[in-house]
Amino acid sequence: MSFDKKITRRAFIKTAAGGTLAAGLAAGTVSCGVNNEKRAASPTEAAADIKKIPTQCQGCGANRCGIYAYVKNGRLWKVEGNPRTYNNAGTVCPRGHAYIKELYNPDRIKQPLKRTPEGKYEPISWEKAIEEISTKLNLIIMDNSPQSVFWIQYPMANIPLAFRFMHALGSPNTITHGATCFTARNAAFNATIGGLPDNDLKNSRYIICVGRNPAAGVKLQQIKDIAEAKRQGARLIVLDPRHSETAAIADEWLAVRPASDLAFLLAMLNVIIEEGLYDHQFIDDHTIGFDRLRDEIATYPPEWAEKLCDIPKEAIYRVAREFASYKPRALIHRGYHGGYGAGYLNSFQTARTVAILNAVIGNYERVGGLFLPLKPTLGELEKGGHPAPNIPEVEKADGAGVPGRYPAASYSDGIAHAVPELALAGKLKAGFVYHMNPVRTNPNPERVIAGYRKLELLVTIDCVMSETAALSHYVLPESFFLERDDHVDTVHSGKVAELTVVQQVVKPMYDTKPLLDIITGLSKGLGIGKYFNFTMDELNALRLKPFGVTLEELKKEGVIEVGTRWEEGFKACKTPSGKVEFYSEQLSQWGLDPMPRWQAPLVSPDPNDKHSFRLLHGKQAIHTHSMTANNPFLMQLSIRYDMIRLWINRRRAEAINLKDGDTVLVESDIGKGLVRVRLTEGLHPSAVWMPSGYGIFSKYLTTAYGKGINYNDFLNTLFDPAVGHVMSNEIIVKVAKA
Ligand SMILES: Nc1nc2c(c(=O)[nH]1)N[C@H]1C(S)=C(S)[C@@H](COP(=O)(O)OP(=O)(O)OC[C@H]3O[C@@H](n4cnc5c(=O)[nH]c(N)nc54)[C@H](O)[C@@H]3O)O[C@H]1N2
Ligand SMILES: Nc1nc2c(c(=O)[nH]1)N[C@H]1C(S)=C(S)[C@@H](COP(=O)(O)OP(=O)(O)OC[C@H]3O[C@@H](n4cnc5c(=O)[nH]c(N)nc54)[C@H](O)[C@@H]3O)O[C@H]1N2
Ligand SMILES: [Mo]
Repeated sequence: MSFDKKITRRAFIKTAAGGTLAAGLAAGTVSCGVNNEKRAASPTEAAADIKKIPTQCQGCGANRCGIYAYVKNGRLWKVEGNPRTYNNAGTVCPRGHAYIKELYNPDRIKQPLKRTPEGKYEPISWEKAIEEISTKLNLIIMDNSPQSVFWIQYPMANIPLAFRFMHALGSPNTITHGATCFTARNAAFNATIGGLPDNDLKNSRYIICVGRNPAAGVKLQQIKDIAEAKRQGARLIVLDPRHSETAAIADEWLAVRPASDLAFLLAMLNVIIEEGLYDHQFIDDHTIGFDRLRDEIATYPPEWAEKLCDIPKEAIYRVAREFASYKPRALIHRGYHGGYGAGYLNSFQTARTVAILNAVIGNYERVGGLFLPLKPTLGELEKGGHPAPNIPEVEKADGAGVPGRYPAASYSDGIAHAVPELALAGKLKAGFVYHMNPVRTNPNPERVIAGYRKLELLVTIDCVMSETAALSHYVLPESFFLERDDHVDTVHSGKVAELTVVQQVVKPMYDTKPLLDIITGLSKGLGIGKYFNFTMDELNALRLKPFGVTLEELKKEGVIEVGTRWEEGFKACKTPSGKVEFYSEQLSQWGLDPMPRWQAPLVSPDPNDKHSFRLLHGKQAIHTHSMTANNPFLMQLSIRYDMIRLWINRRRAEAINLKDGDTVLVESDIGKGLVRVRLTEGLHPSAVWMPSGYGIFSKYLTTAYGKGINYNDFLNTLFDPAVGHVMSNEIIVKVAKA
């Protein structure tokens, strides 16, 4: 299947944003709810005091784009992209425009809450809540150990506060959502080049996306760069079982069988090596293990792969040769979640092969290839005389980074969905959930609920009553991002390194606090107050010190570039050998395959059962994970464009008497649910695909409640043996007319 479409900018934006109305939102700026352009300004508005304050968008935790927030007559009016930021350069996505309205969402939590024995929530003062939580936590630590306590959160810029807090208590158990998202990819790039590279999409001539869909798994800079590369004549190849929003703008869509990209990629490597199309100099100078790789890869020709991945051998030969012919200005996107982030038993091997394919054409640290992003090193609290707690010398309860358990797992991300299991086993007794909603975003909700319920103390810090908050003993409301001064952040880095900051735009509307105030309060009651003897301004000033930038300057500009820019040229990398490792001694020592090797998926649909499918999922451009479905503007788009549907291959659907729009019963071995179908030619026949932003079941989220279902309802509690990730696409479901 190949498309040779000329793509206009207009058409591009339309697809990228996921719909016509969404395109309007992405292309320009919209004011909140009212069309100000078409209405004559009232005398009060004309005289209005308008403030334009730079800050950072938090409509998804991932990109944290630079924005200007406009405040008019004391109310938030609209946002615009900060044109100077590397990540978004003047643009804001639909979520960014709409999410600001959460400030005024009546579902917000307005004061701290405590759960009653009947399961209701009653207001409690901050002082009382902090006192009760500290007292309870002290007892739990005395009765058990500090290691029975955990902290789990979205990996935001303020995560060092959580580390400090847990380490001061004596617990190593700080965890992020990584195992549900990207840890297979990270582990593979770490093993191969000692870090996670970025993509120089803009200057590339040949771009392959393997299950990476930046047009809906939005990263604005990447979409802009792909559009620019295409204007310059670059070719874009998309491997995806689904005709994704990025496939829609590609030169070629390869509808790979889910879970079998590894076969395609191994065969590409086979062709490049057998035909001598690799970069001989780069391999000689900067890599180890090439001869062993050559022997290993000889067994994977395209003739072998085509039967597994459903892509004809001719296409594999052609893509491999084209990819190598553009070296070093060709790349396979480093990926994110969908293709091999945490999806399959073979995700780690798939990501390893992606990392190695980029290396054999010598594209690391080259224009148009992959490069290790610049990351500014922030100043440290210790330099300002603030003591640091020691890192506890005990293993993490989840086994992350522990040989014999999950050796390739990231120590700092941990394994999110191990928390409920450890709670059920009595190993974790108390925990804090910050800016994360594991009860909705982790697999197997029944099990997650049972685990979190078993905890003797659960405290959730959120702005709304998420599914997780609605299970907690205490719910502490954080001020909304537009209401608080927060951390200096280094997320905007790539070929340039930038500092950004979250700052207060409007005064807090309710009795809420920023995270540092909450932790500082708790630390006093827990006898670790000496580790939190600073304010956010003091912390930020120290972090900025090495750059000669003041907090005032940063708050004025919103973004400041620091250090020198990226330059071409591979030096050394942070693997044990200092070279790119085709063969990894470290992996071998851990008992894992030292070289990529074909590995079948964990489960496969039954080819003789007309109702059996693999369940896939993915992002829509207008929603973030579980956190935007309750936004009335975004949910309205979902409804208007009929986006809450399960995609199914038309031929397969007709074989079981389904028509477009029919309601089906979807059933796996752990869950079932009803959803309407969307019949399409744009999906591999072996799979069904579900948008991942729905299925909210917290009754406190009044807009989202009860709309749609979610893939986690069907996903068993699984742990990849090497990395411990969720294997989120190893789900077989039966689909039948309801
Ligand atoms: N709008 C929006 N944007 C976001 C986010 C968000 O929540 N909403 N979150 C951010 C975050 S945290 C993430 S992780 C990224 C996710 O960014 P991506 O990983 O790009 O997005 P996904 O939608 O998870 O998956 C992309 C594609 O993978 C395909 N896929 C599934 N299985 C396979 C397979 O076996 N092989 C191949 N080749 N493809 C497969 C799916 O069909 C889907 O089209 O998005 C980021 N940006
Ligand atoms: N249902 C579902 N599950 C998923 C995914 C999905 O798309 N849908 N995607 C997978 C992927 S790729 C990822 S990365 C993970 C993400 O998993 P999570 O990190 O759990 O994702 P979110 O749904 O974004 O949860 C963020 C929570 O933070 C809250 N929040 C928002 N702003 C603030 C704030 O300023 N302060 C505080 N304290 N809280 C705030 C939101 O209300 C929400 O409850 O989920 C994985 N699992
Ligand atoms: Mo993610």
